[in-house]
Amino acid sequence: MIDEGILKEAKETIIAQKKDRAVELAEKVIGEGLDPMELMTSGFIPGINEVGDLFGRGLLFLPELVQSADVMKTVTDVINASLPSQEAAAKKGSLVIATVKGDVHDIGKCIVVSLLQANGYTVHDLGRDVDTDRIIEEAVKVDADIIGTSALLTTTMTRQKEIEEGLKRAGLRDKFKTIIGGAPVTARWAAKIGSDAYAEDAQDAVVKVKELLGN
Ligand code: B1M
Repeated sequence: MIDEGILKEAKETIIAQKKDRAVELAEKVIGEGLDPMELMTSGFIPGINEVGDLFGRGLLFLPELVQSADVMKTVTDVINASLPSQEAAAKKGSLVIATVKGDVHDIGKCIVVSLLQANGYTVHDLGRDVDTDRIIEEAVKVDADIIGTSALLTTTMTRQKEIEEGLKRAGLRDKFKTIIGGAPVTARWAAKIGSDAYAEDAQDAVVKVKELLGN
């Protein structure tokens, strides 16, 4: 268990944009053999959520949001790099994952990708702002088992529906399982558009992928 004071300070580093201290905390937790995902889930993520909340209420502005996101992105990279890689065991299944077209939010998607890789899945990460057709084409090209998409904006969630429709149109719907996520996305939305699974967070994504692939 990580000390409550460390978790509180981690949250604060995101809100107050203290990049050096945020990296120090991440490295300290990793160096002490503690769980960096706990630091992420109970420290840094609450911090960026509070920033989002303040931004949404007009109490904080875009330049600050951008700086907090930069700190968040940096510590995400530090933590992701510390997660065990199980490339050798990567026979459990493969995914193509992207943040949908029109959406540049990729911090959560990168956490999902790292955790899936750490659990032995092969992930083809197409990045962010990725066109629907390209997501489908890449899935066909690499013969993926699952197509996963992340959407953080209410205006870009519709791209996840577009993927379901594109797959159907191409006669490919039965070839792939689909999983969706992102802050405004819900299980209800997944059911509505016909996605095979919804994951609330990165840990849940691993659970749902396991279920989809039966392993
Ligand atoms: Co933006 N943004 N943003 N933003 N941003 C939100 C999403 C917003 C809710 C903030 C707010 O107003 N309260 C709001 C959306 C409102 C809406 O749609 N109703 C918003 C807005 C408005 C905008 C802009 C339009 C602002 C502007 O320019 N005026 C703009 C849009 C740009 C675009 O995409 N076209 C914009 C820009 C940005 C930054 C670039 C500054 C930055 C992103 C940087 C980056 O990602 N590289 C940013 C950030 C950081 C946020 C908030 C504050 C935090 C997002 C985040 O990283 N969360 C966000 C507020 C919020 O969500 N609370 C906000 C932490 C991350 C770990 O969580 O991404 O949810 P999350 O991922 C989780 C789960 O959702 C899940 O697992 C992850 C790990 O636990 N998950 C999956 C995610 N993907 C998954 C996929 C899966 C499974 C699970 O399977 C495939």
